[in-house]
Amino acid sequence: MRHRHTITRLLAATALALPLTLPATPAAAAPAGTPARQLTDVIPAPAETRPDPRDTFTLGPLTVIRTSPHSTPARQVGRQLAEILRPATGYPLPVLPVHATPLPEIALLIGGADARLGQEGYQLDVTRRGVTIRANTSAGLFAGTQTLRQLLPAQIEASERQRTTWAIPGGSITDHPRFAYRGAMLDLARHFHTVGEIKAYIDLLSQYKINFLHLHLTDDQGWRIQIDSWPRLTTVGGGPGTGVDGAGPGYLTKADYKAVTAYAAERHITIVPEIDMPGHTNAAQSTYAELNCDGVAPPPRTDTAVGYSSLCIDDELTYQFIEDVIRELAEITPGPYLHIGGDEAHATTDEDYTTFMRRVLPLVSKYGKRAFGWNEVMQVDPATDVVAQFWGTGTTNTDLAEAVARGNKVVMSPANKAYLDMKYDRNTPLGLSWAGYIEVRDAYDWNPAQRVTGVGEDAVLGVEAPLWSETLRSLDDIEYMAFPRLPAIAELGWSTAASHDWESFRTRLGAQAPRWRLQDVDYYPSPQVPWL
Ligand code: TNX
Repeated sequence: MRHRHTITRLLAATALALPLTLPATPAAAAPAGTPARQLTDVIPAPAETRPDPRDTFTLGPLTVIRTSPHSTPARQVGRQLAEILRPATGYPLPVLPVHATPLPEIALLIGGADARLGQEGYQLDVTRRGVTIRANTSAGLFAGTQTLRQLLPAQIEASERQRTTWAIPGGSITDHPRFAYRGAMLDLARHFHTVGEIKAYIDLLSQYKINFLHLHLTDDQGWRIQIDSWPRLTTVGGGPGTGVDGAGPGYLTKADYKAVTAYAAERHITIVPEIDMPGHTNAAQSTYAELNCDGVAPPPRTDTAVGYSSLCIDDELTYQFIEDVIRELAEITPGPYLHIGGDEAHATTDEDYTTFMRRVLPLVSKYGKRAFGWNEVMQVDPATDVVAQFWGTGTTNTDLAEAVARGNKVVMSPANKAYLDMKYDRNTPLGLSWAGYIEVRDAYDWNPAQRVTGVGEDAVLGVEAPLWSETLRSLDDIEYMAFPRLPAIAELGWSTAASHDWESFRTRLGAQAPRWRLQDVDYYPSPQVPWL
C-alpha cells in the first residue's frame, strides 16, 4: 500500500510536469509507402522472436518509461531511451523508478530475468498495454532498448517532431549474443579523428550491439595519445604535418581519452587501446632519437608504406619507454584489454621479435590488463590469456591453430571479409584493395567459427571490423566505409549461426536506410541491397 501512495504522488508530479501542448489526438497514420514494422525487422537478428499480430503497442503522449525501483543503472538506461524517443515523438516520456503504473508504459527491469539471457541478453514483450524489457544487467537492458528503437517506425530517428503512429509490433523476443566480443576498430594514427567524431561513431556502433571499440592510437605516421613521461610524442609525433600526406594531425589528451571511454561506457562499449610495436613506430622514433639503435632520429613519414620501422630490441631504454607507455595508458583505461599490435614487424628479426614480445607481454599483466595482439604475436607462444586478433586472408595459420590448441582465444578480423577500409568495388572512391574488394554480401557470408582451420566456436571470443584510415579523413568517409558493412559484422558477432541468411539480412538491411538518412549517415547504396 505504501508503494501505491508513492506511485500516485509520482504520477501527480509527472502530470504537472507535462507540457501543455500535448497533441489532443494521436497523430495521423504512417504515410503510405512506409511498411509496418515486423518483430523480426531487427539487426542483428534476435535469437528468438514470437510475433503476436493481434497485439500492437502504440506509444502515446501518456506513455511513461518505468524503471526498476531503486536501480540507478536501470534509470540510466531509461533516461537514455527517453532522450532517443522524445525529439521525434514530442512526448514527455517521464522516467519513473516505481512499481507498475496504470498508465501505458515501457517497463525497463533489471533482475529476475531468465538465466539463459546471461550478461548481455534481454527479454522484450510487447502487448497492447505496453512494452516490458527484462535483463540481468544494464548492458542487457540497453541492448533491449536498441531493439525497441528499431521496432519503432524509422521516423523515430528524426530530430524534430513527426506526425505518425508510433506502433510497435506485438509479441516477444528472447535475445542474447553468440559471441562475447563484438568489436569495431578506428585508426587514429593515419588520420586523426576528433573526440566528436569518435563519439558519433560510438553512437552508431551501439545501435548494432557492438560492445568493444579498439582504437589504433599509434603508427608510423602519428602518435595520438598523451603520455606525460614522453611529452613530445604528441606535440611532435602527433603535431602539425603528421598523418598520411601530412593531413591528419592531432591527438587525444588524457582528458579526451577519459571522455571517450566514459561516453562509450554509457553505451556499454569498452575501449581497447592499441600501441603498435615493435614495428609501426616511426612517429615515436622520429620524435625521440634515443629510441633508435644508432641514436639518430629518422625523418617523419607521411606515406603509407608499412614494415620499415623497428624499436631497438637490445636497448634497455626501449623497455623503459614501453613500460612508461603501458603504465600510463593502463591507468586511464577502465576496460580489461590493452592491445600491443605486433603486426608487420618486417624490420625486426624473428629472434628479436620473440625477445621483445616475451619482455613486453608481462608488462601488460603487471599493470593489470590482458594483452591483445595481432595474430603474429602467437609466434612467440604467449601465455594463454593473450588474445590473438586474426587479420589474415587465408583459412590456415599454424601458429594460430597451435595457440588455440594451447588455450588462447581469437578475435576474427579476416582482412578480406571484415576490413571496412577495403573498397566495395573498383569504383569506390575511398579505401584500399590489397585484400580484395568487399561487397556487402562478402562481408556477411562467412562463419567466424569456421574460417580458420583449428579455430572453432569455443576458441572464438568474437569478431571485429577494423577501419584503417589511410584514405579516410572525415566522419562522412568513416560512415561511407562502415555502412552498410558494419551491421553485417555486428550480426555475425551477435546472431546465432542457424539464423544466418543473406536474403533475410539484405531485406532487413534495406529497411535501415530511412533511419540512416534521418541520422545523416553517409552510407554506400550497394546494388546488392533492396533499399527502402
Ligand atoms: C595492414 S592489418 C595493416 C595496417 C594497414 C592496413 C590497411 C594490420 C594488422 N596491419 O597497418 O593500415 O593493412 O588495410
